[in-house]
Amino acid sequence: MAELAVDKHVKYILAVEKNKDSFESVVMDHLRMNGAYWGLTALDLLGKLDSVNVDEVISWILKCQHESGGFSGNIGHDPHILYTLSAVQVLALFNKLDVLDIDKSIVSSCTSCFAQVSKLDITGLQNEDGSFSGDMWGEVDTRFSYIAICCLSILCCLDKINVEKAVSYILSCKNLDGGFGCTPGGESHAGQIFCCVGALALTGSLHYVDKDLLGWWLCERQVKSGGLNGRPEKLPDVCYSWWVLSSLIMIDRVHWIDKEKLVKFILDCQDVENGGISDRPDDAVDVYHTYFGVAGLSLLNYPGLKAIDPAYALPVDV
Ligand code: GRG
Repeated sequence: MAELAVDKHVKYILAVEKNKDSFESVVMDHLRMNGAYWGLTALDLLGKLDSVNVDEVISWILKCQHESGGFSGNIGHDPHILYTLSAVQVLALFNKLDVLDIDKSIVSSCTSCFAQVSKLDITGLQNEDGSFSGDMWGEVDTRFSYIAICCLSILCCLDKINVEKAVSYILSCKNLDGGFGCTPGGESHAGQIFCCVGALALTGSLHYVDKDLLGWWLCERQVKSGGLNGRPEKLPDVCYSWWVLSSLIMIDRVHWIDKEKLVKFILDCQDVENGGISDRPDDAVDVYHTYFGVAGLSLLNYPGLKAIDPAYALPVDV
């Protein structure tokens, strides 16, 4: 079996960031905050976070913060809860969450260490039924429930939202097959399952999940090649090594898949010459799949990688 090409992947991630005119950088311009989270967390798992200039990253992140408190995907773009979580996660990676307190004029009533939480505008995005909108335009999705809960949990401010209603909304998105969708009645999808199970784990509500039923649906995602797909009859994709595996770990059913075959599938998706990991063997690599490939290997206890937390999607030591 091939080995993880650690040095090549580190080089690849750093090069994507440096080469701002590359196709990948240009098409990712509006979601650079997500890219920063994927690339930097991958570097940390690989033990190479010290290859980046922390001050540069933090100063750029702060330039992406808006008056509402939320963060945008890059300077000059609109704020969204998706990028707000990535910003908070990157600040957490560098142990710099305290910068959220600097030079802010509105002091919230939060008495914990991170007083600016209300400025992140997350609490204001909770709707009457407990769901969350992603931004001022109102789209609702269980991704946003997870993001709100994860962000507030990192900032020790879960008490700023109605957790009971948030949990009850997530449970209203549970399907007969044991999985979860974007909104009530939405098709079960591994990405949404991660969000719902993660949010339930972070709020101490996993007892609402039928673990055997959901575990069955999730382990059925493994196909012949060893890779995992996101729903029935779909192609395998390295990113589901994160969405499916983290969910299986949270519900304690990870022993229901063939871990060795999955490790081999992820390693087969590497570009061993130029670094990076793709969705499937021989496809073009990108930072998203590189991160979720490395994160999946970390969940599989691949030697030499830092351990990652399946609910927070951050290295355990963070
Ligand atoms: C901090 C890890 C972390 C996540 C933040 C944004 C988010 C919360 C979660 C996204 C969950 C999600 C919906 C993941 C799925 C992404 C994906 C590969 C979608 C592709 O969907 P299709 O329909 O692909 O194009 P399939 O594989 O179904 O054919």
